[in-house]
Amino acid sequence: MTEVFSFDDEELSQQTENLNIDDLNYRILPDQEPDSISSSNYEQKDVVSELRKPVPIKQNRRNSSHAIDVNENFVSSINKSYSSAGSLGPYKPKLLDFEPIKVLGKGSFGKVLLVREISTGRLFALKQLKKATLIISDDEINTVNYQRTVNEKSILEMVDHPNIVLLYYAFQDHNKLYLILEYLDGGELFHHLAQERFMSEKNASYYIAQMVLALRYLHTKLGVIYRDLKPENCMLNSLGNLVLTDFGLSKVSSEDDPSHSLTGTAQYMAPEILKGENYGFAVDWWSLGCVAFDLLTGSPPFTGNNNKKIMDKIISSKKNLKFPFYLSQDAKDLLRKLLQANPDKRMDIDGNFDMLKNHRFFRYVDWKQLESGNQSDVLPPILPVITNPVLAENFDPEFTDLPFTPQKHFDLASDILHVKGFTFANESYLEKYRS
Ligand code: ISQ
Repeated sequence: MTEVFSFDDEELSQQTENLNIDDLNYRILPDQEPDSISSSNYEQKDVVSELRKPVPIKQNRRNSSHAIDVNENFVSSINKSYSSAGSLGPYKPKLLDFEPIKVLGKGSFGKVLLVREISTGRLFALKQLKKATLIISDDEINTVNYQRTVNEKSILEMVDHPNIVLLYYAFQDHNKLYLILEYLDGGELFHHLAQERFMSEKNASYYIAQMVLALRYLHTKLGVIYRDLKPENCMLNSLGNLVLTDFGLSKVSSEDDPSHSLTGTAQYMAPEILKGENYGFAVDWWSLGCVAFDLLTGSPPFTGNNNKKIMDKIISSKKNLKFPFYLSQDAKDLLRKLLQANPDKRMDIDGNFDMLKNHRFFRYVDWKQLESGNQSDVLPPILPVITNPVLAENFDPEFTDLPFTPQKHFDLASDILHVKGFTFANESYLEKYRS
């Protein structure tokens, strides 16, 4: 059986080594403190609006660190970046504050799990990144991955936009970095296309408009180039609104650093990146063109059976851009303007937003409504089916069916945690105990 459950023995024993009984006393039986939000919220109806609110800081929690010091330069710099009292507030959770529920996905840099904050019952996505993948040797840091990781945290900390994933907490232990993110229970946007293959132009314009808002916010408010717009990073919240995730490749634009190297999916990348030229915000408008093409036709504009072929097609895109017969003139016009190889000639959505908003392709989009930030009043084209958020029904069973191996210390079946001879219960157990 594959072992995917990440709270492995080694990790737990390392954590429990450093556990302070005071950190856990709100869970001790029978003298526990009633939490304002009980575990019954776990079967909540209102998880979305709850998730959009900032997590209340728990005054009764000690703010002690559980980080294990490792004398390596890179770890100490990560430690600084992942320290407790950042802009996310003084409350510093740790791994044991979260109960894992399901695996939502796996990437080259680690796993994303659905977890439940034990004290409040709230659901989050836990993205974990192995520090080991950041090390090449003792004193050499894998700078690409390191940059990715630190970028992701520092950029997400600055973000406050309805179409960009919220970061609640960031913390670490001796071998992993953890990001506690908003749980987007609608799953990937493209997951909902599986049967139809592609989307009507009217429906697609809704999601493309939300991508535009998120990208413009990053460009104009934060000076960040997203660089990684691709289908996997376009997720839906439970209301069906689009939310961008994954900031591993994003970059704060800088005049001083015009040369860039990065890894990513070539299919959605602008020719200037692939050619190793200087680039700017316009790369995101190219990627938007690729994702829009994919939504409208079922595949990206430049395909091939290996990366070299794809890259060659992108670089000579002028002769390779072909549209299927069923696309409207409006859609083709917009795509041509976005998939313009010369970034100076590409549609400048940052500089001339009105030109995009007034494009006929977006004639059904209520921009005012979307820009108002109150997207809960709009009825999106797809309403994700969510019978219970813990079931993660909109995620690939390839991941969600992965079995959890019961752990020695953390017995999910009994909801009891054994640490150094003491017994602690999680909230669902306490509920049973109380009644
Ligand atoms: C939020 N919810 C579900 C899955 C996710 C994957 C990556 C980042 C955030 C997520």
